[in-house]
Amino acid sequence: MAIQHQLDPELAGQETRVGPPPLYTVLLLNDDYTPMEFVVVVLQQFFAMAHEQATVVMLKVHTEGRGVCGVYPKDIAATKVDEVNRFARQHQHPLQCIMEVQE
Ligand code: TYC
Repeated sequence: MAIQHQLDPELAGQETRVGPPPLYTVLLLNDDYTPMEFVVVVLQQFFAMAHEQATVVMLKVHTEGRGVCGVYPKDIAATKVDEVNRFARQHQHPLQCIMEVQE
């Protein structure tokens, strides 16, 4: 969503954002090696899920290939992605966390 300035030469070529800032969906991707219980711990620790909900999301990722961890403003989503990927690497797991802008 953007409007182009045509009248004010100072602003020509710039865009002015209107409306709320976009939200980002944070997702986990499936792989063949990360232990299921590690993924459950990630969902509990980084996304404040209870064990039962974390298990449901983990199984969805395991069976469907990807699953939603949460929806956040850009900087919070980017921080979570970074923290989860660092945590997974620290523990030598290939787990991938990504973010996508919401439609
Ligand atoms: N597929 C993994 C296994 O069978 C479990 C898993 C679930 C891995 C979710 C990643 O995001 C993931 N151990």
